[in-house]
Amino acid sequence: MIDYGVYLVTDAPERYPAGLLAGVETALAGGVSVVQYRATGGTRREQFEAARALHEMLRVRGVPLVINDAVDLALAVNAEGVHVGQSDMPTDVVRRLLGPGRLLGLSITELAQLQVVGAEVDYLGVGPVYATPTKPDAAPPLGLDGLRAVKAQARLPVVAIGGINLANAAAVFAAGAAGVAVVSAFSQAADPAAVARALRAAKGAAR
Ligand code: TZP
Ligand code: MG
Repeated sequence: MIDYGVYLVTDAPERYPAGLLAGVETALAGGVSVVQYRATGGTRREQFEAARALHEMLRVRGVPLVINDAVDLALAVNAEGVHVGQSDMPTDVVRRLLGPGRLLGLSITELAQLQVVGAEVDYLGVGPVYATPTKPDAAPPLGLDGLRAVKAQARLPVVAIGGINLANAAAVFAAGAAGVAVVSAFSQAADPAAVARALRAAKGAAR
């Protein structure tokens, strides 16, 4: 069973005061349970090197690495999974490329998209729940009501994303999320380990 509880999505490397690897490492100490490498810039070689370094760091800790969008990169670094959105390759094609053993996540930005989720998908990334500057092209926010509506009909674990921080995580878990996916609340944190611990506590309190 995968623990989706505290799902760290990487920000641009320059957004981490001590660098991406060090920032993620500190967060891991507080109890991050999944890491997604989401590259928004850099060369393919830089992305490969970053993903490989992340995977080495995570493997010894038993934390799965999921790669955003890029199936080839996931295979190249032997990552545990891939996460795709509605504008990426169809999930049945991704699954065929990926093989049976790895995690496959799919972004859901509105309720209607639930109707066509294939059996090859392992979990749903649902959002944005709240407005966020981190993804300028994100769909309109679902709000907690939208998240609850998706959760009510979803047959897969729901990982909520978008504008989630220490102030609202408890409400997101209370709405039924199995996990919270967080970018800037980690990258901009003075103490990423404390953020991870607090998110973990918020999940515990909602059960
Ligand atoms: N997908 C929907 S919102 C988002 C992504 C990748 C960004 C979330 O970033 P933040 O900083 O946690 O709001
Ligand atoms: Mg995508």
